[in-house]
Amino acid sequence: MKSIHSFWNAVRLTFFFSLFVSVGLSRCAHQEGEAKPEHPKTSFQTHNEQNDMPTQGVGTRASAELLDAKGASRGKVEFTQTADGVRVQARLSGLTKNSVHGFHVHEGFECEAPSFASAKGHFNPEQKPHGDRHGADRHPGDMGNLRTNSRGGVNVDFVVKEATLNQGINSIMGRALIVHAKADDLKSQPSGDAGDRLACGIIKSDGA
Ligand SMILES: [Cu+2]
Ligand SMILES: [Zn+2]
Repeated sequence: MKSIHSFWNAVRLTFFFSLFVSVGLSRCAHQEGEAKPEHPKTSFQTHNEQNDMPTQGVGTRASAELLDAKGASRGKVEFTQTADGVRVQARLSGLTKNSVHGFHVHEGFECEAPSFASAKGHFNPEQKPHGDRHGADRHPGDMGNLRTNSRGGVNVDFVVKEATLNQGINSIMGRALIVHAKADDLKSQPSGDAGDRLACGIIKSDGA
């Protein structure tokens, strides 16, 4: 009887030992499995870099260099996404002294000199009438007029609502920015009767 008893004890021991080992092994396997999810994250970031996507959200930046019909630079306009809209900082030079020029984002993605007709009409994603920068009914890229100083320069800083540098129907990213030869009367349709297109620049992302 004693030997049979110890036999079954040995069987029990072997059973529990193998159970212990297999649990231990599966734990190791599980820990290896937990380390793996880093892979998809890494490849996702790489994917974003390859697509050259700008960082979305507040703080996103873009800029446009305005070139005239002869290809000469008339200055630079910087755009920064804020919680209230897009901050626009325009520093231009070489314009007529004490003059007024319509200033808009157009819907096209190209600036082909000398006419800049490739910039197409005003950016108007919601089929609204043309208007003032402060008006209720307006295009997201209606920025009113730029007024030059006694040296023919412009240095302004304002926020334009509705426009965005982020994705969405009101995104101005990649579109053509136009300075006109004449003043925008802020009411004529469809574009304020601002005359010829003096200079054009594509709004390009400065994001990493
Ligand atoms: Cu325009
Ligand atoms: Zn307009």
